[in-house]
Amino acid sequence: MSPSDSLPAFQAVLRSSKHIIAIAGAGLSAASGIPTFRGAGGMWRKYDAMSLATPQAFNKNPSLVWQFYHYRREKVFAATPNAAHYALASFTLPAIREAIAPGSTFTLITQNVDGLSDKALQAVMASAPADTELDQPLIEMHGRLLDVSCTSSECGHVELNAVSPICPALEGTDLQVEAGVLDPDIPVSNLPRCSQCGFLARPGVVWFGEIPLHQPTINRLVDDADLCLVVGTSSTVYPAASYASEVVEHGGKVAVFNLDRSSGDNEADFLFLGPSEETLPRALG
Ligand code: BJW
Ligand code: ZN
Repeated sequence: MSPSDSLPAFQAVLRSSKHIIAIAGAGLSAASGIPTFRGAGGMWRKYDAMSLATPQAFNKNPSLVWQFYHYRREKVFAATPNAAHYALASFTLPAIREAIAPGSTFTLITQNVDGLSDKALQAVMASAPADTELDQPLIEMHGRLLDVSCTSSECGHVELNAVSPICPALEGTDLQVEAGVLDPDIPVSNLPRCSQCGFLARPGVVWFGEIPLHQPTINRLVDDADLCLVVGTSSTVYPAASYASEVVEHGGKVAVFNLDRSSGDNEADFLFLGPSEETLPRALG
């Protein structure tokens, strides 16, 4: 059966759901000016993922990889959350959820590394009553662009580094990356270094071939979920791509919010086509 686009039917399911999760992807942040990976204008259309987003690529040429991530960091500094980030952030507040999905839990599991869901969450928390407590509102399973992580296995220090540019040698190289020109020869000694031990640092994101963060917690949330919202993801990258099917397998419902048709739509109960910055505020409002 093809998925329903009935908002009242979706809201009836929402009202009776007790353990709700959302799995989000790059489409959530598209309206904030952060490029997606695969569609029109997607980053993996212009840059080769395997040459930039794997540990092997970093080991082979940290200069190229750091320029790409410096470019991505600069985009994040210029971005602010959009209406879809705020709709999800508001839905983490128990007082808001009580009116829409009484007695439920909610966790947003995002594949995005831009930190915009956290920014939206901080903003809604700032205007919530002082005694508001959230239980596991957000999981950033692919890490964060503004985190840096030490490559020394003896150190492994991870910290937020929101300095722009992250080091003098990368200053202005974001414009070169935009033009499709990357310099493979920035000396390693001039690239970002660990603040604790001085070793080469790397972007704090999860690359292909690495294990995404918080797997045990995510697995528990997926096992318990009776409703899964799938927002702005092509559902092509595992393990995130399998979460909705796992929820269906144990009898839960799935609602997809995407600009276009995407992988796994046909097994969804609901499909809301359109920009998530428009469809989500309506659905969760
Ligand atoms: C809108 C919109 C709007 C636009 N409103 N919608 C073969 C089979 C199965 C698995 C594998 C396999 N070969 C290799 C693997 C494993 C691999 C994988 O899945 N590869 C696939 C390509 C096949 N996965 C991994 O390696 C992962 N690790 C792993 O599996 O470890 C093993 C393990 C796991 C668990 C337990 C034990 C062991 C790691 C994956 C890391 C992914 N990293 C990246 C880069 C992060 C850093 C960075 O940003 O540079 O993560 S890749 C990139 O893809 C990024 C994203 O988070 C991820 C997902 O992309 P997303 O978000 O779906 O974006 P798009 O562009 O694809 O889609 C955007 C969507 O938005 C589209 O549908 C649009 O229509 C829509 N849209 N505007 C609503 N306004
Ligand atoms: Zn270190």
